[in-house]
Amino acid sequence: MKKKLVFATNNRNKLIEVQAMLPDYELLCLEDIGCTEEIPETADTLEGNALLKATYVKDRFGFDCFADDTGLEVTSLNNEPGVYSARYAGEGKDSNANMDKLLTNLSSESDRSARFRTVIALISNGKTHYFEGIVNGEILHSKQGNDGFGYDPIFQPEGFNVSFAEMTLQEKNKISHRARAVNALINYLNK
Ligand code: ITT
Repeated sequence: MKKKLVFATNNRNKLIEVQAMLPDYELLCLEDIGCTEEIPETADTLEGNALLKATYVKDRFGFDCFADDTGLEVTSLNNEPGVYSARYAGEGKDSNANMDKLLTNLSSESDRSARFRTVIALISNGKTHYFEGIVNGEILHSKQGNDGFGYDPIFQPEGFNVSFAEMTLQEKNKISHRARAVNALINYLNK
């Protein structure tokens, strides 16, 4: 029988993507284990939030579990919005408002370097492990492209002349922060 492992997400696409890379495990999402409540993400670091989500599942449902959290870290803004990326312009989690606020705050800065960082916390056999994925790049002066989500239209990854929102999902997934963190997790689990 395959070992069961929970991925603390309700995003089925994320689940399918990661499941395909982990044939020896049966991955379950939050809905699969009957976890319908919103898990609080109140920590002030990506590591802290990922651990909060994984611990919540382990404590209440008893499953080994992993969870992720992602932030956009802008060098000249002291790595903001970082862990507050989703709510940068307010509780509405409005991507356009978040991008507008970032562009305004960067308008007088010459250093536009930034990075997306994903942290995964895994609780397995009573131990916690962290995995990280980073993609470096810069913040464009205006929004470009219609694909992707979040800050994709204003983020241009290093070595490319297009924003994340101008790439196909397959192109983005080859180099993205999330893909890199997931690959690190998979290497560990497949060891
Ligand atoms: P879940 O916790 O339910 O998965 P979330 O919106 O909090 O959803 P993340 O922790 O993955 O999602 O990311 C936090 C925010 O960072 C997200 O709302 C986006 O604004 C931004 N973000 C994350 N990954 C991104 C990506 O690949 N491209 C652009 N923006 C991204």
